[in-house]
Amino acid sequence: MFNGPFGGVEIYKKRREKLVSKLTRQASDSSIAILASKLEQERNHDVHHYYRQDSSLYYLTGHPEPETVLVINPKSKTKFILFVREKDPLRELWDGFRYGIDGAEKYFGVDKVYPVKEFKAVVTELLKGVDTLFYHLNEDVHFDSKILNMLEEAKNLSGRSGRGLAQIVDINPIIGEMRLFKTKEEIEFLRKACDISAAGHVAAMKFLKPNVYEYQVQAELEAEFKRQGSERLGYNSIVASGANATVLHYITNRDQCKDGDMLLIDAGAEYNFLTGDITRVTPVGGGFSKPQRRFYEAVLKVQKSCIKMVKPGVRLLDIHNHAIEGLTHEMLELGLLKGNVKQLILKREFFKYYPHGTGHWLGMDVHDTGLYTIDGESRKLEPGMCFTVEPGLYVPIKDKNAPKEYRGFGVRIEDNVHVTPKGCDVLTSNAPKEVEEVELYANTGQ
Ligand SMILES: [Mn+2]
Repeated sequence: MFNGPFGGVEIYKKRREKLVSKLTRQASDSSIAILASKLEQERNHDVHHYYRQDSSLYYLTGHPEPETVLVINPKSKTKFILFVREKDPLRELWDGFRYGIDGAEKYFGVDKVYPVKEFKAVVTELLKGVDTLFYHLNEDVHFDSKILNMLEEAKNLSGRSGRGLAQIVDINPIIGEMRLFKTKEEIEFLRKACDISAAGHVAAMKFLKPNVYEYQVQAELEAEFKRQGSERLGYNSIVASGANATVLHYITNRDQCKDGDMLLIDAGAEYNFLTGDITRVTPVGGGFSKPQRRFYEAVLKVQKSCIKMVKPGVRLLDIHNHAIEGLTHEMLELGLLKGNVKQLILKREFFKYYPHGTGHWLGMDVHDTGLYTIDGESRKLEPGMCFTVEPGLYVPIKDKNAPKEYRGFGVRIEDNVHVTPKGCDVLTSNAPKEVEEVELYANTGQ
């Protein structure tokens, strides 16, 4: 179990080398990059919270522990330096295994490992004469001020030169762009995360029956995630029955599922730090009522039509606009709005029932890194990008203008897609969304 990074050290080595080539392209002079995880485990009195490594640090090292810092010195022979916690038998007795210095040297393929307590001394020395520091400010104020002090000290150590402090260039967008384009290996991990996520949704559909509590459905869903090999959730599960589904970030999951209501679940499992993000809606008690079915199919139609658009060259904004147009049309059909589609879009009337975006990048973080616009323009899709397609319709329960039969309805249908050279691959197609399929699971529990 404690034998180095998941998937093998080569994956991480390749990523580090790729980052170095990006950094040297961006700063021709002397530069250093610093990436730190949280320096202390967050503690709430005596409760020790589960630690998840910072996504970008994990991406580049595979090292899972807190208080880890990666320093990249592109022009040196010791290009990759890792600072880690030392082994400590007493702390390990309480808190668990640590790789320590030897373990980090043995398994993580870097050029040099130091105890994290030597970070300041070692890196201040390295910062002498450096013109550019690649670092993301504002992750941790204490660490930020440490870095700023080190820059000042390094400058003073270099003697009078008349030069200012090294410039700080945000490293996040640079790594963000790398993470946006998934390699074959990453796609396989993400596919597995999506398969597990779909299995959890199916388990929840089967379990759902009138009068169970939302958190009980959540237990089934998340138990299936773990049974299938997911260590943790990609984000807090939304399990929202009835009008709770109109609350976009409902996570209390405390109500009882009533016969004849619908249940919206937005949940995803993580697999090797990549996460699925699926939303499905299931009728409580087996079948959709007539208005429910009509409403659900309106969203489904738009969602499928959005997925059909996905291919290189199309912009995320085009897909969003397509969703808005389709949903506005459906709002007219359902009697939620009156008028004509063009005018309603122009006046943003649709926003009343469709107040969110149609998708976001997906990867190590559920809302993954990567730029959405380039030079102010929505960027074009390229092979290797992964994102969500998730149109929805939400009718507030107290909306007197809406037809009575739809009040309190919230339907969102969300899949995850991988852009391929010719179109896209739907990674979450194992999660049923056709009315007949969903009803079959919900009816028979099988
Ligand atoms: Mn999403």
